[in-house]
Amino acid sequence: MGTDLEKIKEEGLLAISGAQDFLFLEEAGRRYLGKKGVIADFFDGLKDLPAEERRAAGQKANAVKITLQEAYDKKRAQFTIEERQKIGAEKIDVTMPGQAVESGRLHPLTLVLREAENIFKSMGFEVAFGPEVETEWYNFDALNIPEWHPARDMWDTFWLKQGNTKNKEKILLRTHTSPVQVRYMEKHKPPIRIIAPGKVFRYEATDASHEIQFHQVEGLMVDENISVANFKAIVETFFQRFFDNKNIKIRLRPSYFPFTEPSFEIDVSRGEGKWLELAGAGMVHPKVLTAAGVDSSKWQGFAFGMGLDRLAMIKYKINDIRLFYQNDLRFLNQF
Ligand code: YSA
Repeated sequence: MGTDLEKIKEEGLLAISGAQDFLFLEEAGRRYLGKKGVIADFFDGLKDLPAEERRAAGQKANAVKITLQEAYDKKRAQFTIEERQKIGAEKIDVTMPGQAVESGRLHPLTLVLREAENIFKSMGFEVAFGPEVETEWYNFDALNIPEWHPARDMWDTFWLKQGNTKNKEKILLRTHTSPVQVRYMEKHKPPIRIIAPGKVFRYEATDASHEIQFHQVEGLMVDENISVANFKAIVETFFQRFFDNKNIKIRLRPSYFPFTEPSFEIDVSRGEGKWLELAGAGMVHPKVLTAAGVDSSKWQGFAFGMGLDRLAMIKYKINDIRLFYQNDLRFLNQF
C-alpha cells in the first residue's frame, strides 16, 4: 500500500509539473485529484484493509493528496488568464452587469470651506494659516488674555506636555483661530485682509451643536478708518452670498472678548424663530495690535471667528454636528 502511494505521488507530480499547457494540467488534475481520480480510488480501497492498517494508510494518502494539490495550484497560477480563457476554462460573460465603482466626493465641511473662501477672496481677502499646536502666548497672552484673566475659562483647553519649545513655553491645541491674527500681523504690514480657516480644539462636553474638535474661519481686516459699519457690510454680504436665501436672518448681539472692543456675537436663523450662534467678532483691541507690532494710533481693524461646522449645519439643515465626524457613508453620500 505504502509503495503504491509513493508511486502515485511521483507520477502525479511528474504529470502536473510536465503539463505543457492548461489543457494537460486540467487533465492531470482530474486524473489524480478528481472525484473519480487515483487518490479518490485509493481512499475507496481503504475499507478493504485490516482495521489496524487503515488509519496509517489514510494519513499517508492525505499527505500525498495535499502535496499534489499544492503542486497543481502552483502550476495553475503560472498559466495566464488568457490561456485559460482560450480553452474555455474561464468564460467571461460580457453581457453581465459590471461592478459599480463608487466615486469619491468632498466632505460637506470641505465644500462649505471652499465656498466661504471663494466669497471672501472675491472681496479681496487672502487665505492664511497657522499651527494647530500653539503656544500659550499666541493663543492667549498676545490676545490680551493673561494667565490670571477669567476669560481663559471661555476656552476649555487641551494643554500639551512641554516639548522642545524655545524658553520652555507652555503649548496647547489651539482653542480658536484667533492666534493666526497675531502671527500674520507680526509678519505683514497693514493694510491687511485675511481669512484663516482651520481646526480648533476644546476640552468640553459634546452635544448636537458642540464638538471637541471643530473648524473656525478667522477673518481680519486692518486699515486706516475701519469702523463697525465696514464690518457689518462685509459680514452681511458674506452671509447673503453664502446662503443665497432671502429668509436667512442675521443678528448682532453685544458680547465680550478681551481681544475686541466693542465685541459682538453673530447669530443666524432660517426664520423658524431658532437662532444659532455662528461667530464671535469685534473691533480689534489696540493692545492686540500693539502686541503684534502694529501702530494702533494709525491702524484699526475688525476681526471675527466663525464656526464652520455650524455654517454647514445651517446650509444643509443638519441638526447634529457630530454627524460630520462619524464617517457614516449614508450621511456623507448625500452631498
Ligand atoms: C472673536 C473676536 C475676534 O476679534 C475674532 C474672533 C472671535 C471669536 C473667538 N476667537 C471665539 O473663538 N469665539 S467663540 O468661542 O464664541 O467661538 C466662535 C464660534 O465657534 C462660535 O460662534 C461657534 O459658531 C463656534 N463654536 C464654538 N464652540 C464650538 C463651536 N462650534 C462647534 N463646537 C463647539 N464646541
